[in-house]
Amino acid sequence: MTCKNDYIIEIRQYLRNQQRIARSHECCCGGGIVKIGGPFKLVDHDGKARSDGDFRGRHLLIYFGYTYCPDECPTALGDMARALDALGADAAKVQPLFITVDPARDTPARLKLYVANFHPRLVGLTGSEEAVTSAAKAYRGYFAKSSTEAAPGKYLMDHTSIIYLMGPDGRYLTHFTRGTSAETMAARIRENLS
Ligand SMILES: [Cu+2]
Repeated sequence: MTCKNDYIIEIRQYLRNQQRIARSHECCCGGGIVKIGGPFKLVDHDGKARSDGDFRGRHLLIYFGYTYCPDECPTALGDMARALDALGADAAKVQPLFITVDPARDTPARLKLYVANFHPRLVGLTGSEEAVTSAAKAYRGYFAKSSTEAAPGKYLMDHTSIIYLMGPDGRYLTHFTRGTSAETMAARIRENLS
């Protein structure tokens, strides 16, 4: 009897939590409720000022990283590109963005060359240290310059490796972590396109 009641209470709590998440478009990672996403004011790989508002009406696939990254970023961006290819015509509804966390080295020109390696529609974004920090904070992203510098200007960045899917209204829908295959990513993106 007690067991059954406990179970029902648990289910009710679970459903309430799910409804709350659905209403707020927030993420429930780690048990707490955290708002993901927010405004940003950056510069694209052509040197043009771009804000989050410029991308309304399209789904966004966003990844924070840096062009000198030895493995994490190329892997994630490659997966993103393959997922877009797997979406076929539906990929047109999704704008992929790569936001640098290393604006000191990632100039628009450098980003332009870099993003072209992955996908023709991938847009690279950079900006001032403050603008980039503020964008990463909005997405609950963490990044920091690694303490060891091999030579002046030669350093690695530690950073969160998460691919965010945002809705056409700028709200968080879901995210993908390392190990999500391009096929799974494409399937989950497609579920969210409507
Ligand atoms: Cu990286």
